[in-house]
Amino acid sequence: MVDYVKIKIKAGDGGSGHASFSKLKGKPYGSPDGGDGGDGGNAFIKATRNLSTLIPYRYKKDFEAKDGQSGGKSQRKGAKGEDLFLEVPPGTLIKEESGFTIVDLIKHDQRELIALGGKGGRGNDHIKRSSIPPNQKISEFSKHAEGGGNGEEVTITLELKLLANVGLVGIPSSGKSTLLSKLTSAKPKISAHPFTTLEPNLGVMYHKGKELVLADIPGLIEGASEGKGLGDQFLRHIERTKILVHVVSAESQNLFADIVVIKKELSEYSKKIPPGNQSLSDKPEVMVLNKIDVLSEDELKNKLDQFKKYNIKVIPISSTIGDGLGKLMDKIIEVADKLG
Ligand SMILES: Nc1nc2c(ncn2[C@@H]2O[C@H](COP(=O)(O)OP(=O)(O)OP(=O)(O)O)[C@@H](O)[C@H]2O)c(=O)[nH]1
Ligand SMILES: [Mg+2]
Repeated sequence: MVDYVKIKIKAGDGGSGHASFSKLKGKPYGSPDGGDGGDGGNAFIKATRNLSTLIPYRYKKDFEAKDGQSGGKSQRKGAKGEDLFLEVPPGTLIKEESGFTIVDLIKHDQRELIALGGKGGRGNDHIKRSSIPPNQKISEFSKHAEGGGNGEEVTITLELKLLANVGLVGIPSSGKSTLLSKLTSAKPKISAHPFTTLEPNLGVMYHKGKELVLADIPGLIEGASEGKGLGDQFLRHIERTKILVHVVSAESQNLFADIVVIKKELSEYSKKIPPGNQSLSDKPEVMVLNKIDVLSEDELKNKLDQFKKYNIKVIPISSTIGDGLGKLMDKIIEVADKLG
């Protein structure tokens, strides 16, 4: 998934004004009648729900709005250059090269002017006689028309943050993608190897008349917030989720160490989030013990007792067999409802 691209956008230049004179019998010059140049096209970025990735910007990175056309004889005004509309998925942040956020395009059809087209140059018809320097002849001065202004040129980055309601987090191979595939119709890659998920997967969960978007991100390891493993780039995808589902594997030799790793990475990453945004650690979390099918009844009881001891509420599930998934969905909806 392309979730970060740098592109260059140039608005159209203004068309040149025209210098011409109406013909008057017996006179070298009639009155000036050159038309104005058209304004250059503006460049906008617009969110559309028809897109869900930034893939259209993977190869093409330079974009230009159309230039305005030159003015013509007999006061003919040049046509305005066509505006450019670049489309991005909702949830795209547009940033300046400095990192400053220009706008956050959240809603379908929301648009932002990114680069202003150059003004069309005035034709000699519009260059006022009063502005003629006293030592210049009218005929000489009027021969001139203005050139068009340059269109603005900007380099920006587009950064896509998924707009998911629920984020699945956990160490590699805990079964996040398997769980996503069971709760939604998403078909993420699943395998016993860690780091199977390389890019976030999205799916929609329908339950009790509700609809929630779930995001499964690559597994996190110690140091992920600093860029280890698949790095912190994916943590930003869950910045906007309302709820986290923390998936731990019953196969793990050290379950609680796994939990601590994830909690620590969420909290470390949160220090990088600008003030005013909710920290990942403060999001309501639903803890899930996955792969209970590999446990005997006694082992399961023993694990659940440990959760109790640490005062952690947990929902035991098996993504493979389907145990506990109904309860988990109920819980997710309950938490979502509470948040309103
Ligand atoms: N026995 C059992 N195996 C499971 C269960 N859920 C997932 N697995 C297996 O665990 C392995 C890892 O599953 P994934 O869903 O790819 O795990 P992940 O957390 O998405 O892994 P990464 O993308 O690498 O972070 C696969 O071999 C799955 O078949 C479960 O409930 N029971
Ligand atoms: Mg996965």
